[in-house]
Amino acid sequence: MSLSHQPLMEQFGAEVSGVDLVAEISDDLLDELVDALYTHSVLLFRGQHFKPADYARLLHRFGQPKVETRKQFNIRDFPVVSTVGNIEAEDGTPLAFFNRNGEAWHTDGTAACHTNAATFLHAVEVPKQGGDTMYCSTVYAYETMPEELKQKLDGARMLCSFHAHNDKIIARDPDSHAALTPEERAALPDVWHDIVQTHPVTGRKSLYMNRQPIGFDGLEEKEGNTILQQLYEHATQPHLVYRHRWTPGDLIVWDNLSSLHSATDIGPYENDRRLMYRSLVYMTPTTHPLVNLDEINAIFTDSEGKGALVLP
Ligand SMILES: O=C(O)CCC(=O)C(=O)O
Ligand SMILES: [Fe+2]
Repeated sequence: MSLSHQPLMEQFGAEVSGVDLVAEISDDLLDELVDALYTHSVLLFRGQHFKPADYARLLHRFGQPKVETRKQFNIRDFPVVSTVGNIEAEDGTPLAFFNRNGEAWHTDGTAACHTNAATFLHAVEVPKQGGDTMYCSTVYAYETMPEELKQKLDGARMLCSFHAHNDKIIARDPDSHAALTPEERAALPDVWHDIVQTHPVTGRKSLYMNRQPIGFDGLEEKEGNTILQQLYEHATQPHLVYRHRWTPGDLIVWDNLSSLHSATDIGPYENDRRLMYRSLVYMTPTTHPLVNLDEINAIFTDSEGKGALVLP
């Protein structure tokens, strides 16, 4: 079988049609999907109406899913499926992780001890306006970078901290989610990553960037931060961006080693409902050793091993 797809952008992205990912998928189809993901970096599928069980099954086909650290938003019985959005229970308890300041270009998982992560984002409820997600290619960004900058970044590393990012979100919006316990914090140590990565499958070079590295190796701190800022601007020029307007049933899967993404302004839908299922899956091979993910996942799974969130 050969997948049918249409490009989303000239540089990257494909809309794949004619597949049902809610049903069990064959090994051949999985191989084609993984190949398409690495070729195009961002894949869009429409008309996939997942229950959490179907979603979890699909994730496990691709690799090892991560149990999200904001664990009150991990769905009961399927803790590898987390929620993003703004829906609330009747008493006002948030039923999805809502990052009110989530508008910044980023790569998911840079603060974890693994690379080669794919994110799965699925629209369950979509507001009448807004809630779009934007994407661009970090392979294209690398390829179109000045040669001397490529040389400067050769071997340069950044020290990424999950807490630098997460603590800031909590400080800005203390009700957004619970602060991590000391044990949970310790499970997420800071980690060094090369700023230029060579994809373990495609062999293509790309930019792997973090918004607030807490250190650099091979670059002075000021220079490193200035270069990263320039690279974000270079990668996210408006004509290089795909902006997705969601419809319920859409699934977008993206390769974090070769793309950046950003949420958009929440203003247009503050009084409306948005609910997405969101998961991160570590695929093999990886350019960084896959260590102790089982242990990390156990720490972020509730005491019964079941996930916390019950959706109405
Ligand atoms: O909510 C969105 O549009 C994107 C959120 C995001 O960054 C993610 O799911 O990783
Ligand atoms: Fe993200």
